[in-house]
Amino acid sequence: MKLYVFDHCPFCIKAMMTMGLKKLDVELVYLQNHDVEARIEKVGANLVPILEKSDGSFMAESLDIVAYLDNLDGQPVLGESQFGERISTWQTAAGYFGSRLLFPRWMMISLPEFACDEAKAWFTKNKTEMINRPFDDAYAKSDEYIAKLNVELLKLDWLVPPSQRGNQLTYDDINIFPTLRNYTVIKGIRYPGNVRQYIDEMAALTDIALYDSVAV
Ligand SMILES: N[C@@H](CCC(=O)N[C@@H](CS)C(=O)NCC(=O)O)C(=O)O
Repeated sequence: MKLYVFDHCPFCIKAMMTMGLKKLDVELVYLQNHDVEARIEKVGANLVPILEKSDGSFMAESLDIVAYLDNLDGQPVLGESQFGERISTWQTAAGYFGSRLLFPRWMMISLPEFACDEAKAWFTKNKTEMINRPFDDAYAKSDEYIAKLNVELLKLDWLVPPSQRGNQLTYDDINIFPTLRNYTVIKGIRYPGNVRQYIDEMAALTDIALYDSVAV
């Protein structure tokens, strides 16, 4: 099987977490960000992740891929979501600052989906329109956005590190960890103790690399 992804895509990380957790033999293929045709020809839509199954058929939608991979061996391990609404409300509030902090930074570090200039230009054009300001401007406002994001992170005091619940993961973990993992690329973020522990334990359990070492 192959999984077509972008490294910075939180939806892709959901599928990659399941691969890592279940130690599945799936080849990761990083598509170039501007190569829309490579997505459309597989699933008829411009989005990743895309799973190419062993029979050559394609599957889209991150949570469908997560469920498919988790059930492959007939022994699914992921528990049901309990805090779906709480997580999506938090993500909406944090996302305003998160996107303005993350988008310029994806252009400042080395990522496989931005290996060529065309891919970087495509991302810069689309996301600049999305946040309605040039990346340089957004980056220059980092201190202000980081202060706001730090306040949002304090609201995650309910988040329990997996080691305190027998390392049993749920769809809540699949939904929130990718966002927190991406924030590790932002230098100056202050994680409350439980959140940092949560991120580190989740990364180890799912074999997902964090961005701390390249944070800007
Ligand atoms: N509902 C989809 C959403 C996936 C999605 O929005 N992926 C984004 C990347 S984060 C994408 O491929 N966007 C197309 C583009 O960047 O050109 C899922 O859960 O898999």
